[in-house]
Amino acid sequence: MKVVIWAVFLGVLVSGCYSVLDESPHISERSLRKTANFPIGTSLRFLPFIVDQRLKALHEHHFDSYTAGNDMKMHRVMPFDNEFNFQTVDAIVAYTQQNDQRLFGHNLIWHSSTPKWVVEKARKDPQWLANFMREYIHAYVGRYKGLVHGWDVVNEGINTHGGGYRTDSIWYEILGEKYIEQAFHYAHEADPDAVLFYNDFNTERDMAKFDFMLSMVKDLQARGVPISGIGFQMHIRMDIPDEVIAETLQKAADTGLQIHLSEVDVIFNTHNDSKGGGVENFTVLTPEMRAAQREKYKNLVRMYREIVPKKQQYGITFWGFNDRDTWIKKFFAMIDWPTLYDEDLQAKPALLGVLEGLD
Ligand code: 9MR
Repeated sequence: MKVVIWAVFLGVLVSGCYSVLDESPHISERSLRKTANFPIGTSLRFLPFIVDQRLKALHEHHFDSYTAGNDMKMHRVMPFDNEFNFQTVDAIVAYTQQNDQRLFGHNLIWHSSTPKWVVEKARKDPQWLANFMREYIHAYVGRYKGLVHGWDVVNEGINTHGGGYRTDSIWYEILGEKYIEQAFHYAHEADPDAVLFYNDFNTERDMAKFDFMLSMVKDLQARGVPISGIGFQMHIRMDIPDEVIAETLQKAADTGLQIHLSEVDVIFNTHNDSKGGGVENFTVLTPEMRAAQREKYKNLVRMYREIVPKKQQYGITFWGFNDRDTWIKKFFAMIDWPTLYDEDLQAKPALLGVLEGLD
């Protein structure tokens, strides 16, 4: 019964005849999607997004690619032992189809969104995990064949700092490094046309991590593993040097693979990559900081366009597009202003920076 009610609720929302929050705002800023000649995306939480008319209007104005911030992760699509729950993903597919937006699948295998029941079962029965991974990817990618354009097949499989495979992952612990290539094979078997990414963070600035990723990716390519792209999450900070970003982008582009800036935001304060960790150096956003952030965004977009050959530009996806909903504040428990729109959903100079970078 609960399932039926939820399905009807989502159906009504997606059909567009349900309006709960604000009316559509007038949007005077130029559209990102119309200015760019590659897809421009953002991550969203389907609820409350789908009932927020202001967010929807801004989204439809600026973006032609949709990434689920959480809704497509394993702990959301299979919260309980072997029971898929595809309701939200089905609704997202319907929404993106109606709005002619590319749907990007984030993600298939990620240590951090692996449900507890999977971890517990895997420790008892290692062989079960190998079968589960194959069946999970086949069923999930197969269901959305032709509907989900590309996938982050493996997310954050490398240690947080420096090189080496991430060891605090049940997938690595039980299956060893082979799980990475197996995941790509299974995804390709289920949808041969889907664009398949390895996605990670800090690879634009941690050279040891970048080098490890690059040799891993090159090895996968050399052995015919069906990897089609590299995702740079690109959660950057104002003081990450552009030259370093340019160098890593160049080397990644040299692989010939698709390059996705997959989770872009630009913070001021210094986080340390652990939940609640970091130093809050800035508590007020000054006009000078806003102007500097505009420049940073412009440079990032310019570098992407200049360094990555056109046919390898999978697109730029922002990890949320307003400072009200950004993950940064919750995760690091500190104030920051990482995105293109402010807390009141007003455009920041950062948005102009992206537009300038796209011009
Ligand atoms: O923004 C996401 C946050 O709402 C979730 O609580 C968290 C855990 O699922 O994941 C965040 O998104 C992460 C993404 O999936 C992978 N790269 C890092 C992102 C920020 O933590």
